[in-house]
Amino acid sequence: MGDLEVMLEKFRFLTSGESHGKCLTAIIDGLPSGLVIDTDFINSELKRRQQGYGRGGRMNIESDTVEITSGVRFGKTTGAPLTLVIYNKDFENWQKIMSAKPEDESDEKSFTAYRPGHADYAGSVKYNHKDLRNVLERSSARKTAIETAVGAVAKLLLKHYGITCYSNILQIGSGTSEEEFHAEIDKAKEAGDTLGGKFEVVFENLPVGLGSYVQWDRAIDGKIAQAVMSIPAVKSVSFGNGQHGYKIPGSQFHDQMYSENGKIYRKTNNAGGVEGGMTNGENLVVKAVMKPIPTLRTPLNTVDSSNMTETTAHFERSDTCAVEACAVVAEARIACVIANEIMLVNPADHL
Ligand code: EPS
Repeated sequence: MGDLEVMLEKFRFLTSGESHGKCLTAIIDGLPSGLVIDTDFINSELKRRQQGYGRGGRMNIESDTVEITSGVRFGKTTGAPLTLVIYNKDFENWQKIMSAKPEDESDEKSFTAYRPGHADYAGSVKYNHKDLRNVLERSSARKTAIETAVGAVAKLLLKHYGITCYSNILQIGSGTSEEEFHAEIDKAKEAGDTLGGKFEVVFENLPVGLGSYVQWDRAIDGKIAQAVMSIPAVKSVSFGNGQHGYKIPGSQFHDQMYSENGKIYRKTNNAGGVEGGMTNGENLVVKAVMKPIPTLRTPLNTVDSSNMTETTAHFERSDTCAVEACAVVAEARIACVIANEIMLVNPADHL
């Protein structure tokens, strides 16, 4: 085993940016040189994230497109850190409020009533903020736009190795078909309420043996679970039929193995493509549940941090349902984990 396999991160990235700040930025490190960067593909992924039934007013303002400011020359990576930028169109309306200059300080758009379900309470205690705007701006799911762009770059690397992915919405409220999803979302919107849902992400054509069983922090299912669980509003992540594993006997749960022409095959994929913390050559199937968006037009009971009196939560605008967007973000996050695993076992400096 080489040193690189012990290393946990080869393809790595950091992002920055606030929901109503000037821009969102990401720096990706560890990409090989010679990878063709298809900007149209990145932008089409950004568009997918913006779509979906039930999105709110912000998506009518933004038309997210990426600018590449380093690491790519003439359409190919150079091996240097790749920087991606998405400009927030809404910044135009927030320039003074989001200003870095001390002389621009004002109370405009500040708020002190915690929004239950959001990062407001714990974030304000942790970072000692009186104005909860300071918590909202970075905790907002707006940052998933730049994560989607990073994921699109990861997908381009995976495509080079023949790995592809897709996602499906499985349930929204009590709806299980597209028509029912729309009806459920319409109903929630009318009631000033919000809805969550369940989705799955599938990756195909993965090599056997990504991840490892030798240390807990090298298990690929653990890494993927972290990547998906940390998407804002995701509250549950499972693999294959894992969420039903408590009620299915072992004789029916485990994916028995058969052989044809010297090749192993299985008739089921309850493990979701992971055994012993490693990919097993079956499709990777990750399922997740997004909770309902916590910003409601019919606001929730809460406490105002300025005087500790009971009140109702702050509302500006919100999506009614963002499960379709969440599935696109989950694809991106998982693509980054798999790109990293590929780079660990196949540490190419150039393609
Ligand atoms: C989002 C942009 C945000 C929200 C949403 C996600 O824009 P704004 O706050 O200006 O309406 O629509 O974020 C949340 C509701 C949240 O709680 O994080 C986006 O680009 O996806």
